[in-house]
Amino acid sequence: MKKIALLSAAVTMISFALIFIAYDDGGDPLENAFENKIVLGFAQLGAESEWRTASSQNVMDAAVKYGIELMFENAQQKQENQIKAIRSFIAHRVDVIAFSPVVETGWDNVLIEAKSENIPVILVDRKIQSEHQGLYASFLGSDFEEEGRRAGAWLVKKFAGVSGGVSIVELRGTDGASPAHGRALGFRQAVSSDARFRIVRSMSGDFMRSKGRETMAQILEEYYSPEEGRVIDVVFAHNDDMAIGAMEAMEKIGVAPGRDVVMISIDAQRSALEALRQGRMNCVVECTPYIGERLMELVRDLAAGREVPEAVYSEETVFTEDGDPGDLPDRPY
Ligand code: GZL
Repeated sequence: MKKIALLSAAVTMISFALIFIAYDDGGDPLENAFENKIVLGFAQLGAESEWRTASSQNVMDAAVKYGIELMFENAQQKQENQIKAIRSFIAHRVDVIAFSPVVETGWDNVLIEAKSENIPVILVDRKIQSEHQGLYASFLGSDFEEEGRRAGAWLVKKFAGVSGGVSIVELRGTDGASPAHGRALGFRQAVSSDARFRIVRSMSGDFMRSKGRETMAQILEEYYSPEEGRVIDVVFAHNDDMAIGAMEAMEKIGVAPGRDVVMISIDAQRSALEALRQGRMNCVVECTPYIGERLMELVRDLAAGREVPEAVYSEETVFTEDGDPGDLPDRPY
């Protein structure tokens, strides 16, 4: 009898140990071991840039670290696919829904549906515009207008004391997307008080390297003519991938980005920081994709019924030609 009692005690101890091991994902084992896994539905907008793929990977890695079950859908840049994914998360009765809205408008109906099912929603990376209040619990991401202001402020400093007009080409992100809207607004706020600065062309490259190259080639063909006195002094690109594409288009016709044309971009992914080291880029405003862990903390709070902040903004910086190349971070994306 004694042996059986000892054996059953040992089995109980081992089974508890196995529960801890199964749930030991770096989070609070006690909290994980005794709760059902939280299920997060994430509708990613696409894979348009290296920034975006880094953002997706960061969300996936964070879900594993926090022991959160992740249903992940990639909408390939289509709003209707994101809406379909959110509806499937509602049908699956996930605990929390998160998504990066590809554009700012058109979300009311599906978010009202999520609200009526009491499923909290987190906006990740990008914002929405709506007449309705209370369609989402929190926004987690960057201050795009501030990013635009930082780009413009650096440009004003760069041309301090320089007389004559400054012709600027703007490569916009996806039209209707909050980062494109905010960066354009912030940049104009920073430069509009100085009459020297003129945006002579503004076209969308959809945050994509290929479209940045095509759009810049088109602008160079239509506008750029040193013989006739039409030059481009500055390119302000809403993201690095479009800036890199624009550099390729300029170099194809013998124009040196970073020297003949001042290059300003936003994201600070590896390709842009490398261009800064090479003197092909002059100013890179950081926009971090690394918000996965903060997202999982918000998800945990919402799943537990705790209050969350209405907005959580990332801490970001600016890298410029004036800095020490040795100080530039080594980016895995
Ligand atoms: C910004 C993000 C933008 C990046 C681009 O938070 O939404 O989308 O700046 C990406 O690289 O395509």
